[in-house]
Amino acid sequence: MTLKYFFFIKLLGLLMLLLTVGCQSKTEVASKTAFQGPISIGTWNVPEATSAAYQVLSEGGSAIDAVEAGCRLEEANEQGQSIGKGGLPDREGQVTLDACIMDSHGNSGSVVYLKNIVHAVSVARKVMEETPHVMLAGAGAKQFAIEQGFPVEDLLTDRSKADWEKWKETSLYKPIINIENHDTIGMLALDENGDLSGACTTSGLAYKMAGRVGDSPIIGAGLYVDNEIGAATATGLGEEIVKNVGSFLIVELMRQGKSPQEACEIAINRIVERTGERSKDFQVGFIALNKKGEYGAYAIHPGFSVTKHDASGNQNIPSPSYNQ
Ligand code: SD4
Repeated sequence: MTLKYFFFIKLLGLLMLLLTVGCQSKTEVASKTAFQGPISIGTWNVPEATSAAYQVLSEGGSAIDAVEAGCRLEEANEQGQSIGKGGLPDREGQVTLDACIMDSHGNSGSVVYLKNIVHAVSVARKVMEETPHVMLAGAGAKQFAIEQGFPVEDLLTDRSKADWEKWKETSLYKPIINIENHDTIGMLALDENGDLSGACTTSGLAYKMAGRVGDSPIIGAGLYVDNEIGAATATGLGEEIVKNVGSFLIVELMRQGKSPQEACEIAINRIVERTGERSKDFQVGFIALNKKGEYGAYAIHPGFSVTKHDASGNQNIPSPSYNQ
C-alpha cells in the first residue's frame, strides 16, 4: 500500500465517522422535536385511570408513578369485575390476581395468583424495587405483600359471588368476546422526560381453572417496555397472547421501524393466522406507545377501545379490528 493510498483510506474513514455522528444527532433532534409532551393510555374505556395517570405526568411525575396510579384506581373499583376488588373468581370461588410493571430502566416486577390483596400492581412494583426477583407467586407473593404492609381483604364482593353461584348452575366455561373480562387494564405512559413505563393488572379470566395464570403478569406477553423504542400491553384471551409473546413482538416491530399502529396490526394478524377459525371465538387487543408519544390500538374483533389522555384531553377511542 502506497503512502498516498494509506492517507486516502484514513481520510475516507474520518469522513464516514463525521457523517455518522452528524446523522445520529439529526435523528435525535428529529425524535426530540416530535415529542409532544406527556401521554397516558389504557386498554378499554378507563377515563378515570388515564386521568389519574395524566395528573401525575402533568405535575412532572414519572411514567412509572403514573401507570401505577392509574391501575390502582381500577383495582380499588369494586364495579370492575376483572380487576382487584370485585374481580370474578375462579371455578372454586377464589379471586386470584395477576399483575406486572416495567420501568424505563428495563426493571420489572410481577405477581401471579395473588389472593386477598387489592393492589396487585403495587405489590408487583415492590417485587421490582425491593427484591432481587422479577416474579412472586401465590402464597409467597401474599406473604411478601403482608410484610410490605399491604392490608389483607376479602376480594369476593357480594355481586361477584352471586354471579359465580349463578355460573355454577351450568359451569359452562366459554370466555365471551368483549363481554367477560372487558376491563382488564394495561397502561402505558410517557413522561415529561420522555421516559416510558407500563403496568398491567387483572383478576384474569372469570371461572378459570384454579391455578390458571394468564398473560397479564408475564413480561413480554401482557406487557413490555423498552425505553429506547416504545411499550405495548395486551388484553383478551391470555393463552393466545402468551403463545405469541405479543407485547414483546410489538416493541420489536417498532424497533424495526413500524409505527405503534402497524406493530399492533401485525401482532394481531399473526395471532389470527396461527389460530385460523378459532380466532372467531376469542378476543385479543393490543395498545402501543412509542418514544414520540404516537400510539396505536388493534384487536381481532370490534368492541375494543383505547383511552388516551394527553395535552389535548382525555378520550376513549374505538380500536380498529381485524374483523369488522
Ligand atoms: C387474562 N388477559 O388473564 C387476561 C384477561 C383480559 O380482558 O385481559 N381480559 O387472560
